[in-house]
Amino acid sequence: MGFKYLSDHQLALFQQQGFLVLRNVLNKEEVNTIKDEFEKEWLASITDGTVKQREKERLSSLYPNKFHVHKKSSVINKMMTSGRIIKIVEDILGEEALIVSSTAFYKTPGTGAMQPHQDEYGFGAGKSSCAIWVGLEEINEENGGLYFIPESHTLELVNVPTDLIERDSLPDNFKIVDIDIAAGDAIIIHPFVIHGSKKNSSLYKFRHVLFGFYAGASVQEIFENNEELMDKNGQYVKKAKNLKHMKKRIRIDHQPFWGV
Ligand SMILES: O=C(O)CCC(=O)C(=O)O
Repeated sequence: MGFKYLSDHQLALFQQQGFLVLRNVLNKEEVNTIKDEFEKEWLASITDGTVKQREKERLSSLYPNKFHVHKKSSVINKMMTSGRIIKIVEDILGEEALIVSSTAFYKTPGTGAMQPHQDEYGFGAGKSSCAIWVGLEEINEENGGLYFIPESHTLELVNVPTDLIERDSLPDNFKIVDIDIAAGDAIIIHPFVIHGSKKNSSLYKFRHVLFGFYAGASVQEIFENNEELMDKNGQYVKKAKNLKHMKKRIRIDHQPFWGV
């Protein structure tokens, strides 16, 4: 795979803590280009009537997350399949990467928390997968942030309590770490690390984020979106559905909460 974007130290840090913060991955122009695409996607869904305002969540209901943006916007697709983003992901996976999913997060003022979770629960692609989360403006606890439990990727899938961050103590001395982000910074997320975001409690600040989930080309089975993974040339790739994962999820849902 030739030139590496990540140093051995960064790769080791990722393996140790289960996530890796990378500063200035995208420049201002690239950040603005993605935000413009988010805006176009949003305008399209207002125009075609798919977005409907709800009485209870008057602002956040106008800005639902947009899934699979790499299929809708050729600009975002290019950003996710060429250049630094894919290079970083392939350094982590150690092989060619396929896009499984992408999300445009708008997270308006007042939008609620994303509960602590392990991405593996949703995607079921195993350890040869990872997410990249790209901040498109200044992001901190006030507008929702992103937090991690370092080293929690050493756990298998667990039933993560939804009130985890309100607890006084965590099992085995795990701790919660909030990450502050500037526009263009990115975070690589291990599929088993526990993470989540808080309520956007600011009055006026959105929290725009581009999230991409990737699996290594050698992955045989995947639970989520198994028929429409996408390679770097925009070709769809089909994988077997990871049906064992469904059973595993049911088992985990019935297990006691992690650490209780
Ligand atoms: O940005 C967020 O609110 C959380 C994103 C995330 O963890 C996910 O989509 O899995």
